[in-house]
Amino acid sequence: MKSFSIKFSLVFLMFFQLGLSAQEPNVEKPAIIPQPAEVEWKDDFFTLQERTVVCFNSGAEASAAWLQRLLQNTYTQSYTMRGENCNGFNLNINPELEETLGKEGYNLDISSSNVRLEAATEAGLFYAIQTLRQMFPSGIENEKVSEEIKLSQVSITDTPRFEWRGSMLDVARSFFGPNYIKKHIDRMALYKLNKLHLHLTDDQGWRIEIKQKPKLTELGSKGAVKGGRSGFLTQEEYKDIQEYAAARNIVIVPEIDIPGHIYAALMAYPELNCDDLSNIEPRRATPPELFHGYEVGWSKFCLDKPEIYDFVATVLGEMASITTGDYLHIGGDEIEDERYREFVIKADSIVQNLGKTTIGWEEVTQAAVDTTFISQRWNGKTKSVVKTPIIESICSSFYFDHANVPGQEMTNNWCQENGVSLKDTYNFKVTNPNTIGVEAPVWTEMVLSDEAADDRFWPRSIAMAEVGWTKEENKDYKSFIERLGAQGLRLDFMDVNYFRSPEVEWNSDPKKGIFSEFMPESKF
Ligand code: TNX
Repeated sequence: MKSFSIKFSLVFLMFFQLGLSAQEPNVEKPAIIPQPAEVEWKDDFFTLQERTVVCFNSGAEASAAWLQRLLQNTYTQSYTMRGENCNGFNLNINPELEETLGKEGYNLDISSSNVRLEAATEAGLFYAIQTLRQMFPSGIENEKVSEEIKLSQVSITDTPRFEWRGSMLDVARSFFGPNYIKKHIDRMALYKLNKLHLHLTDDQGWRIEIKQKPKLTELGSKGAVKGGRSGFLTQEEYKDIQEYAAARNIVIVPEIDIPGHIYAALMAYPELNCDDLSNIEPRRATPPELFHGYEVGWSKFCLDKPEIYDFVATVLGEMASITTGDYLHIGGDEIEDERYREFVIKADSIVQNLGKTTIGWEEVTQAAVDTTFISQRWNGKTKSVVKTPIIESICSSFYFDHANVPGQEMTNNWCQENGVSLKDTYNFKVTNPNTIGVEAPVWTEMVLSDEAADDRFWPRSIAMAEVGWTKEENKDYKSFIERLGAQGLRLDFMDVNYFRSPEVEWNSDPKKGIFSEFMPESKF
């Protein structure tokens, strides 16, 4: 009996090893980011055939189109058809799964002959496809892959930890137009980020068309920080970006920063100032001059004038009418005024009457705002008088205008002298039970080109994506760094000018990207 079992296990072992050595060189276990909730790898593979069927059930049409797009960059010819179970790719929406998978979760099962993706919603299927995408060779990101594709068999069940996984781009200090914003949306989608906050207005520039207040863009959009770009989004462009984002499960969150950070509006509509200009203190600029500096906290509406509320209602009204998402962000940062609290309460009620949820920087919680108000925490210093839902953007982990490594040129360091490292971002621990998620801003006083913006966002936004998606017990910095390194080539193919964090062993070849030359950064 004993010798039988030894022989048996020897034969089994040989067989097993043969199997492995025949397959191993082809495929490594894919590096998925963010780390899914449950993953069970199997030893065998699914081989992509020259012809493939993608079948989908009712409601999964858009997902089928996404999957087909992914397969287009392989050698396979794929056909989509309605159906539940075909050999090949199956996309299934099943609303009953919402109970276990929520709105954004999914199951992904790969067997020898089938790749099954299921979710309660299109958002969940979209994320199943993003996970699958990371299992394909990086080349599919911008070229046709002709070598045989084998996917590891696996069973994944995945749900996000937080509903809010955001990225913020300041288009006010230095303008970034539709092309860059859409590129950013594409990259966010790959890492399952779902909110894009656009900081649309500030002292240096007003970046969104408001039809009833045309001078905001005729005059107010002309400025920028020294060396930065000016410009604005028309409402058509804004809506187009919003639709592009929605197709990728991303909600645009527009911010109109009031009652401070408002000089661009004050120069366009001088009647929003006090008659003696006491609301501009110190006087960094005087209407009709533009402001090109970096200082903050010196401009505000004349809060004694009732007319400013007509202005606020008009602007927020138009923003609400072109915004499909649930949120309007009213800023509210870095200003002191006796009437600040009164202003915040009034602005909140204007937003609520427009049917939207109000968001503001943490200072707003000095006022007794409604408990539906969402507070965005950035320095943690505010003495709040209310408990509200919180978005965590604490600067020591999430301010990506800060240096990637100590001393990096053209970066801030006021929050943390050494900047914000990949590890600072990754190791952020959510402790407040009111937290609905995380968001990382890139302020652009010193970010003057697309390449520089890429360098600040990436790869730290990938670390933040894992903080937002992956449950604490499944997070591991060492594993993250390894998986991140393995994604270098994919980022190259996607033309991301990411910062090559020295702690990561990058599998990288910048020549794979479309622009292989790095633009030198301009200095101010
Ligand atoms: C603080 S944090 C700001 C921005 C600046 C940024 C620069 C916050 C709500 N406001 O106005 O651009 O610091 O790091």
